[in-house]
Amino acid sequence: MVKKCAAKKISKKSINTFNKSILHHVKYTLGKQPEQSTPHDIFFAAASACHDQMIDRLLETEEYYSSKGAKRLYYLSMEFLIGRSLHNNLSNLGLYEVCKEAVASLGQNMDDLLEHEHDPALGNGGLGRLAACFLDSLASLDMPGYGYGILYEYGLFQQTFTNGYQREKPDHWMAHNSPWLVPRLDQSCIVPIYGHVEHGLDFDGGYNPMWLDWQVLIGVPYDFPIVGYGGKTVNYLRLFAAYSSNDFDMDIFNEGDYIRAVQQKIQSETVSKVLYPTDEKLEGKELRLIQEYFLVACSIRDIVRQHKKRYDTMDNFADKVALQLNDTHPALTVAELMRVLVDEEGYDWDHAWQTTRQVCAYTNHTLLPEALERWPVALVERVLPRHMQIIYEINHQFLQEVKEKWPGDASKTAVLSIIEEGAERQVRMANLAIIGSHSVNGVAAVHSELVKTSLVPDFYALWPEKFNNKTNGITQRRWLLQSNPGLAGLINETIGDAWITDLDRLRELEKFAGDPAFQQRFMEIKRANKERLGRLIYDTTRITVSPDSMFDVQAKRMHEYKRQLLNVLHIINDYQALIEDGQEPPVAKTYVFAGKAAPGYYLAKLIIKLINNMGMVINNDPRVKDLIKVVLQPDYKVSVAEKLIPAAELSEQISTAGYEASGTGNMKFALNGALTIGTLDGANIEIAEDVGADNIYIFGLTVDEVHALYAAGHRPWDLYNNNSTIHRILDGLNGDLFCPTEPGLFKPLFDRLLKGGDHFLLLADLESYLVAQNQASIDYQQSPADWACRAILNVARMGKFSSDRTIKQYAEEIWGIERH
Ligand code: 26Q
Repeated sequence: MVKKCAAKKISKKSINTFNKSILHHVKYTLGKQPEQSTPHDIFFAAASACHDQMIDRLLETEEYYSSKGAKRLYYLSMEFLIGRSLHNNLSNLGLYEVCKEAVASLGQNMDDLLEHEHDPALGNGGLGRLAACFLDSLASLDMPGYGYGILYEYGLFQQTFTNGYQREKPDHWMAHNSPWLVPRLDQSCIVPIYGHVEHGLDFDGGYNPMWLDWQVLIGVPYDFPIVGYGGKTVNYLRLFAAYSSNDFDMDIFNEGDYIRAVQQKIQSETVSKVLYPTDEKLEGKELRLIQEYFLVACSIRDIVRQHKKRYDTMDNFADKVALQLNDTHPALTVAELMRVLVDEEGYDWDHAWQTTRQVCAYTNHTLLPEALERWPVALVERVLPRHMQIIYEINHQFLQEVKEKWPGDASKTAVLSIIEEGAERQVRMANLAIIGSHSVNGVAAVHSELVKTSLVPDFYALWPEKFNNKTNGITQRRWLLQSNPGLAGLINETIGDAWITDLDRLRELEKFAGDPAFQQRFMEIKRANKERLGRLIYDTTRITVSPDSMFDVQAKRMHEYKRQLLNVLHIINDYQALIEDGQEPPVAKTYVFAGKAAPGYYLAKLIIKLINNMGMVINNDPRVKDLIKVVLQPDYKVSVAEKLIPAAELSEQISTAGYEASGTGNMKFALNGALTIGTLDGANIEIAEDVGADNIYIFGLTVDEVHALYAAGHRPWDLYNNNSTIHRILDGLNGDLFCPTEPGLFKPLFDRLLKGGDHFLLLADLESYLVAQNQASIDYQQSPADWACRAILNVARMGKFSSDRTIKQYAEEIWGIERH
């Protein structure tokens, strides 16, 4: 039985009203006559019209929460990778078709219009995008949850290629004046920094430290309204911009040092200037520490101010507020909240500590040792002298507890202490976050286990009840409804649209997986998505790809542990088999890569150059006869992902087992009907459980096998010497096959795999990867219908991976917030 969903009626009246609102904004927001307006103006006016409606609901939502005395969740994150908003906001408000008709009446095509919105990149990758999916789910579940972050003037750099090398260009997204941001100048706050602490006494003779001679930053909040599906709830993302304070700099002015005063002003304003472009690696720069503190200080002030305005007391703070720390980046929250409660609100230490711990919860996103944040004590002391004192006190009291649990065991205090001793003493941010929180969670089942057993086993022994798992999720509103309208439409026609707010309902598609008519339509939609991607690829790279070939996609940040190079080694093998052995691959394939490398990450950038060079060589080799195409799609970002993911047929999730905390791209691809080729890592394990072994290509070592191999000693030279396929592939990499004009260019990659010990075990997994790849190609070639059936089953079984499920678990098990 094919179900139809109730066609939403769009009245002429609503189109007219929207049209009028657009024209109103053209005139009164942009100051133009309609006939002077550019397509970008129409975009801006349409967004403003949409924004007006959101503001009404934002105010209503706030009143409603207040009337209910709702507990609120604040999600503190250095990154929110929200992507474009117009389509999303219109669709959640139920106004997409209305706006489409309204702009049509102004001679504009909706798809073209949407492209005029700058895609803000206020995040690096997974962690920032997760935060954005969570905001969509919180609002769609009618829960009082807010994002708190930084309004970077420059987002993640734009990526271009010159001669195949990555070039970074600044992303000055704020130059375009966002239609979404509401400045809240009246709620600006003052943030002290630097200075020193004097040990004073209060009137009763109690210890009263005074933080003196600080400089100040001003934090100005800008709100980005977040509308939930159905339009009932509008929450907000509050982003702080840093300004200098003219008032406080008067001292320097008065000293007559005008230039120094202006310099200081400029320095203050660099705090929110740019997003750090590194992920999974600590960048130990003073400016980054100040950014982290700026986020925390502005957020806590704002949250405390709001709370006191509502309740006139801090006594019930823990009943009404939950703070989630997105990784350790906002871990200073623990010290800042203690400072506010003790120094400003006059609570005794124990009471303040109890409140802090009840309120804070911490999410870990990585096990990579180089990503664990540590800051030199001397730096923290200089930038935040009062916080350093508080951290020492927290640590002192905590270590008493450790000594009671393990009397006389100095090794325990050494690993558990917030302070790492050594030549340069360091503050361990993860320890601070764990000690100051009531909950510590990982982001996929296997990762949460590894947090307990290998990252911080002694904390787990001390407080087993604190540790829990919250497997990541993605919002189906953006990652299916919006980005894949073809497939969303087919699903709606077939089983109705309840999946939009309840992804488990996709299960009802299972019974259509074997239906040839349904398969046919599914394949037509995939083909149309491949054609759409093909146009983007051509427009941005001038490479022509065929929608008849199989699209194999690896899109994510460039990292050694994510093993783009493993994918490359397989392509080299296919190419060599073709030109040296005359052996054609089972099916014509298009390999699409996308992802940025951190500007200072030499090997990741060399891999980018290698992929681009491979494209040049392979795509232009007549012997290949278009059986292999290699593309590196530039400037991967949310708006590119929205076109890339719906077109994929094979999704590459091939990290070394134990390194990818969860992955969320893996979920987006499967939801859009790609089959995964992947290792048993992160959320791949849970995806494999749900889609079933027949509907995924799993290869490679497991987490336990990886640990065993490290213990036994991995011997990459043996694989090179004893396996002729591996030998030939690596010689291809090391030789000049892909760098005829720059001989030896890729030798560092060869060296990393052999002389460097192949830390991420590419060679250990290579054979089983080649087998899995070959099997996928054969399956695809032999029976497109069967492939479609398995792809449909992937879509049908993605219910668990909705961020709605994730958020419900956080709300119930950690935050104690409710639906309203
Ligand atoms: C830290 C200090 C200084 C400068 C930068 C950083 C920094 C910035 C970003 C460190 C890490 C990040 C980002 C990490 C990240 O995106 N992790 C990913 O999080 C996803 C959501 O949970 C997971 O799915 C991925 O597996 C994980 O890699």
